[in-house]
Amino acid sequence: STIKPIVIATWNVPNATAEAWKVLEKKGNALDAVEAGVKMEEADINNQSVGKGGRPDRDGNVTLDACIMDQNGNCGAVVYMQNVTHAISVARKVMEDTPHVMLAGLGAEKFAYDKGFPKENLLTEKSKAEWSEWKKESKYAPVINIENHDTIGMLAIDTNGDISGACTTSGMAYKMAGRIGDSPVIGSGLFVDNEIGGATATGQGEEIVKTVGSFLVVELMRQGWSPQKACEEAVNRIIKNDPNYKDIQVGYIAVNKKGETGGYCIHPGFSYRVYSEEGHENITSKSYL
Ligand code: SD4
Repeated sequence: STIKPIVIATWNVPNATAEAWKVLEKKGNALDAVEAGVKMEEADINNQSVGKGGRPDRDGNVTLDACIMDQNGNCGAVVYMQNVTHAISVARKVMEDTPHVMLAGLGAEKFAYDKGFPKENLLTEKSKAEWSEWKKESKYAPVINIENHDTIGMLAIDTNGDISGACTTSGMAYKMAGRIGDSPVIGSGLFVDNEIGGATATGQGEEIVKTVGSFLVVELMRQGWSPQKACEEAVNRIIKNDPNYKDIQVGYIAVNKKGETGGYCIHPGFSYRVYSEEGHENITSKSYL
């Protein structure tokens, strides 16, 4: 069968998908592509859901969650890590340079400094000002705004036909200190099986973790479901479990080994970006509601 190199990412992130495509175009591997791609969003202070510029937790600390998975089923993750912008690259180092899969908090941060990552202040004036405003009422409805979030999950197939994925976020705005979402949890925020395909998620992390969403999408594709149908079923599981599903947003995207893609979410407003030899576009996701 013919190999179709492709990049797919949650949300309309043209800089990120273009950066990943540059790697694939030069016959680079999918792992390098997804890392380079999502780093664009981590560095972009205007994306207030990822990396530097991310919205803080209730205490005013920006804490990052990220994971990465390669074509051999290796994975690495950091959770609740502060003061280092490129959580995805630290996650990759965990995967490649340690016997572990996941490092948390101060341990992850110390490991990052040991590996030469710079210490940076991730809280921008803008995010700080919004947090100060929020604190006046401290009204905490533990829900993800339907449109105002853009965790980046990215999947790529390279010219060898190998698949890798990455997912990185500052998590839910004003979350409790210590809270970890789906994004750094392999199987929930991201899963890749090089024989089948990959999936990644955005939205209310708790719901994604409860249903092990990205693993579910990949396992459904293994059973022959299209990426589209698999994403729909993963959203349906959440809806079945949660009577309050109208208050939350979750979105999945997926790609299979053939380079077919799909995406689905609860509320309208989610989109995903696809880049291939056929061009690049932002696709409005179908939604349950
Ligand atoms: C989380 N899934 O921490 C993430 C949030 C998210 O855009 O997707 N934000 O639950």
